[in-house]
Amino acid sequence: MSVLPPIRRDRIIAQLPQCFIKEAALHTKEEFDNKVKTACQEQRTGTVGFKISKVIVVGDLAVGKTCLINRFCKDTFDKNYKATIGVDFEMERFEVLGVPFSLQLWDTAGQERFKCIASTYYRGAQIVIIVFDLTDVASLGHTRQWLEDALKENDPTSVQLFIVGTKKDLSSPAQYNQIEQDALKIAQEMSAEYWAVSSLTGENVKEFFFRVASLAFEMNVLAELEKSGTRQIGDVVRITRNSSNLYSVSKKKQSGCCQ
Ligand SMILES: Nc1nc2c(ncn2[C@@H]2O[C@H](COP(=O)(O)OP(=O)(O)OP(=O)(O)O)[C@@H](O)[C@H]2O)c(=O)[nH]1
Ligand SMILES: [Mg+2]
Repeated sequence: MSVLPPIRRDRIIAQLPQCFIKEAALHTKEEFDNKVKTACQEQRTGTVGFKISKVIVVGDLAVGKTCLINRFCKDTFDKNYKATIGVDFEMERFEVLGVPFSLQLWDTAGQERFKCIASTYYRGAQIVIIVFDLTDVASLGHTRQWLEDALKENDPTSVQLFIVGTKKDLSSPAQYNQIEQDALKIAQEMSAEYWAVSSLTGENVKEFFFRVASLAFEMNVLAELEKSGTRQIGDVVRITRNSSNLYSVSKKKQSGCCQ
């Protein structure tokens, strides 16, 4: 008997959700990798269906980490600030291409005095979400330090990184455009995927987490296929050079990478 709760009907992912902006995406493919689709159809996804991927959410105090998680997991929003003390976590179950997949979302404290407790939970993350406030440029600058801290505890080559600007409802279009330029530069520098959301209105929140779940799932299935040796040597070479992987290609080829 499974101890996990059933998967909600609104957590079913049948298509690859698209990135927010092509200039800063983990990849820009329109569909799930063909090998992933075939493996799911043939039920050759190994242990992925039982896997729980760890996600850590980090960033300055009061940038909106807890509100972001609560909007997605509970569809609630609290306008009063209550600092997270240490850490908190939520479990979210999805079904991706017919396969169950779970994310464990770790909400960490941004306040300096709780940072040392929170950082002990960073280890073993497959996904790092660095949050900043779109109305506070300093919080964007601090994302570099958050990245450094998160990567001290994790293998930088296997972590999928996202940088998320919150409180989109509070910035005027002009303000937003200005900070987006800076955020895109930082995201590209970090090889992170950029998103802008509002937990108050819910704008882009579900789309963002569906994208996170899908990319994490895809990575896990590809890793599982590689491990089980079902992939041919030629295929391995093709994957690492895949032109739709923005960050591996952009170093060699500066233009036309997003087509
Ligand atoms: N208008 C608006 N306010 C937001 C949004 N997201 C968060 N807030 C407000 O920002 C404040 C801080 O939000 P939290 O989610 O508690 O911030 P946090 O990053 O978890 O803070 P720590 O736990 O201390 O690290 C609260 O008063 C929220 O109501 C948003 O999208 N729009
Ligand atoms: Mg919090």
